[in-house]
Amino acid sequence: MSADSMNKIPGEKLLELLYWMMLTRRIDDRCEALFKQGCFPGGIFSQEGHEAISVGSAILLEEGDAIAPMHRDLGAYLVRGMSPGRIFAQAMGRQGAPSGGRDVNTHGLGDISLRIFGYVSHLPQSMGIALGAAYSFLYRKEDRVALTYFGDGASSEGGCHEALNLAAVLKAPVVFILENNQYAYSTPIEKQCLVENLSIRAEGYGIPGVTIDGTDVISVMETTREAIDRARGGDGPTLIECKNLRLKGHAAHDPADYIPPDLLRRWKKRDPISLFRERLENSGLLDKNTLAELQSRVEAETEAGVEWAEASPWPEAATLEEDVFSDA
Ligand SMILES: Cc1ncc(C[n+]2csc(CCOP(=O)(O)OP(=O)(O)O)c2C)c(N)n1
Ligand SMILES: [Mg+2]
Repeated sequence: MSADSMNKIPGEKLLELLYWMMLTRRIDDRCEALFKQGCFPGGIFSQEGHEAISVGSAILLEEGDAIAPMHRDLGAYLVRGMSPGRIFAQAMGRQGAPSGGRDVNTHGLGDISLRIFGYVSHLPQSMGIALGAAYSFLYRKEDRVALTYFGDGASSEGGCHEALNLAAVLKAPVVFILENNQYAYSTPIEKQCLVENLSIRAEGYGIPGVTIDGTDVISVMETTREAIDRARGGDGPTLIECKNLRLKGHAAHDPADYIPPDLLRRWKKRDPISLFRERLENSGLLDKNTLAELQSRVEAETEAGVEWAEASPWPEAATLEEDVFSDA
């Protein structure tokens, strides 16, 4: 992160970035504890190490823009306005959840009124949905963009390449954010792909591709800003590869003992939240009192969310067949 690029952003905005990242981390930690206490019927995907990517990009969106997130984008959900209570309710399978308790995972965690498309489990398929939204914006001549996120594992699947190619040809206003956390579950990146930077694949589709440090929230923000401007300006999609490491297991059940301890140690030193906090402290933008205020705000909002979700009733059995589709 260059000092220059940070200086261009108002101090208040920088603190807002820190707040969203801290809230994401706190909810993630709380989810892990609740999962281990047996409060979640489903699983829960760790967000640790991804906060700068989801927050630094989604923070730039306007009201009418849309996102198609993946399972490590809790930060983007929060920034887009999904309340912590509804997120906990989703994991608990309660009525107050976006899925009304029909799904206990990040799959289905969407809300069209917030312009968040529920995540498609099959990984890159959310990219096609974002492209569809972006093309509809273009077709209707609306000044709106779509942002979509996918992992290194998803980038090896066919749907990813179809979406990138069609978006390029249509010059659709979509930004593709590749979260290269070096693992697809337990498969390390070198076992699924031989290129150093996955962003070079953009060249094959005739669109810009860039690789950045996914632990640097300012770099994510500034790079995404350029890509969004480009999309709004009618110049089509951009592929942004954000490199990081998933700092915990794939999901809360996974101890991730397949990750070499040395690799983990090195990347833990690049925890996106600690890095940004130190940067703000060194620039005189964050003092002890402000940090303590942020911490207690995050704590209070998280706990209020847990309480709200716990108070939300279970779905009524009589509604079982509502909102589901079958052509049988
Ligand atoms: C087609 C398909 N295969 C396998 C899975 C199971 N699965 C869910 S997430 C995941 C790992 C995906 O890795 P990546 O795209 O790198 O994202 P990450 O979890 O690392 O953020 C796998 C294998 C799935 N959901 N869909
Ligand atoms: Mg991955």
